[in-house]
Amino acid sequence: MAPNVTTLTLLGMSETDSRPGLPALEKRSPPEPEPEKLPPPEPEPEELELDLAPNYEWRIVWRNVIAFVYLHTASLYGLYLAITTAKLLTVFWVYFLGGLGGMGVTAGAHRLWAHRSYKAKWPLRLLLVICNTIAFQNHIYEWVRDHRVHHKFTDTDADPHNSSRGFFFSHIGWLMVRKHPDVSEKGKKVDMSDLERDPLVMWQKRWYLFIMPLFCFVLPAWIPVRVWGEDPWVSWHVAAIFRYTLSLNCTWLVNSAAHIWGVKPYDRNMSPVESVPVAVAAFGEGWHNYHHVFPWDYKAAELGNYRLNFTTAFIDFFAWLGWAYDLKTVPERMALSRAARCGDGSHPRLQRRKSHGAQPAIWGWGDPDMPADEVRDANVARQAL
Ligand code: ST9
Ligand code: ZN
Ligand code: ZN
Repeated sequence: MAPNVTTLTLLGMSETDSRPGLPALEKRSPPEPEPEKLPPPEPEPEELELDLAPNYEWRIVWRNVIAFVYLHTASLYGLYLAITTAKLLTVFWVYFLGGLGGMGVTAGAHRLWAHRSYKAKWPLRLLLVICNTIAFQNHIYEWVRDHRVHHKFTDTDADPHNSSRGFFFSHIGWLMVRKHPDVSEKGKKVDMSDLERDPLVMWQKRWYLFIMPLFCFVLPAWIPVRVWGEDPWVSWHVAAIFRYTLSLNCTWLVNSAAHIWGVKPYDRNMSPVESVPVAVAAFGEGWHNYHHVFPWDYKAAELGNYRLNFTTAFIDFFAWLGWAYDLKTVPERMALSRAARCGDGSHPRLQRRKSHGAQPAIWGWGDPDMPADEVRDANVARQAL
């Protein structure tokens, strides 16, 4: 990708140069100075490269544009067939596969591999690799690399779906153009060694071009035809294309809507927001302000229930089974303290305190409400030995 970088080369004084205090050469009047009295030759001109306008040119990837146009038009037709023609079992199949693929992204690529918010034994990792392949959102390694860069460099040019470039770009547009050079430049500094050590992730990466079409399109369309006699045309448009396109859009809403519209209870200085509609659409991934502040929390939210966080219920179920372990969560006090210091005031607990006239204040050293990081980081001079 060739960035459209304006480069200025500033040369040293030229023959027509006329800096104050120096005679302009063409205006020199005779007599010609003695050759030996000529001013010493100019030093080697120094080249200064000034990066004045680091804007980059969009290079459209037409293959992706055509694919997305097909997916969206064919999936509208698929929705029509789902309502008018498809068998009820096929509709259930869409829900079931959508849920499986969703878990492969949320519980798998996102909370397990990208954020390491919990650990999983190999049977769960294998299940999540298969579910993730059903979802076809690139292989786990690429997904995680982009997502870690997104968290480290949110809303800069290094963020693959930089939401400061608008809804369309952060939703789908970023997949239709070549990436900004900063994405790979900064992305190279992100550690991926943990994924490289996971044989299941590397196996999926290696065979992705074969297993992805099988798990995302062929089997989802073929099973309804083979098992309950669905019409192949209906099955393709409903179970493969409509299901896939819907799940893509639900996922993309996390990058677009959940970076644009909503409240910021935990940090008002960043773009991610808390979004109930996105939490519903993306199995609990809409609590995005919280998630960007505490990306290592396996719940990806402060919620104490599963109502709008199906992924947490899924992980807890496998923890109960013994396949998921080391589940990391943020203590309530830490979340509240962060909300009190950096939030926009919309945190329900803080609002309740305000309405009772009590600000989140502390009386001094030793107050149990004192934030843990203040206790840890405070300077304590001349400590007793
Ligand atoms: C899709 C992904 O939809 C969606 C991700 C959404 C994430 C949301 C997260 C929110 C939380 C979770 C919510 C889940 C909700 C689930 C609900 C479910 C119901 N670092 O990429 P290339 C380097 S995918 C370091 O080709 P181009 C690297 O060397 C949809 N380096 O860039 C790389 O080479 P290699 C289906 C990086 O050429 C090289 O650059 N898939 C990084 O600019 C070239 O990389 C598609 O549509 C980095 N981050 O092309 C395919 N990135 O890989 C779309 C790159 O060999 N992709 N490098 O190491 C493409 O066609 C292309 O990537 C492109 C850019 C055209 C977009
Ligand atoms: Zn985000
Ligand atoms: Zn994340």
